[in-house]
Amino acid sequence: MPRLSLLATAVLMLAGPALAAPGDTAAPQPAPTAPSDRPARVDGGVMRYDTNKDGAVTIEEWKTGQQARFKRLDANGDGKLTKDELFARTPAVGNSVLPTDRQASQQSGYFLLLDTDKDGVVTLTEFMAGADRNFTRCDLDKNGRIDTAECRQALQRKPAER
Ligand SMILES: [Ca+2]
Ligand SMILES: [Ca+2]
Ligand SMILES: [Ca+2]
Repeated sequence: MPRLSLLATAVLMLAGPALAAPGDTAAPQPAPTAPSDRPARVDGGVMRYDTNKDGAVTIEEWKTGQQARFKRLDANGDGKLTKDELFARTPAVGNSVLPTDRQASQQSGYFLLLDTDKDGVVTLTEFMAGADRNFTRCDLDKNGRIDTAECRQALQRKPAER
């Protein structure tokens, strides 16, 4: 089994460059103005939404960031996210790891959570509602600001496990 998937990976690696569509070379990469003094490892990446770098992410910063994220994820720009779009990783050639069953079911669960009207796509409204819920969940002290520590603490409490 492992040998087979290794082989498949090798084939993918070989096929990768040839599969790249012409005109695909200059994929627009909206490079966020990343200051270099940012800590390299931030759990959960919450702080990347702290655009004014005051050490906390406000709901406005969060929403702006999530909207930008939606646009990035919406690969075909139709204003809706399919499951594929939501979970698409940058197709790193030869490094594309298929999600495990567990990951896949987590992803499905997450998608269903966002797709509140169950029409199989996540609209910006649905996405932002989900983002709102996430912010609220993180904002333990309800001051409209979240940071890494607060989020980490919030995530440790699993509301479902009771
Ligand atoms: Ca801030
Ligand atoms: Ca889409
Ligand atoms: Ca929907």
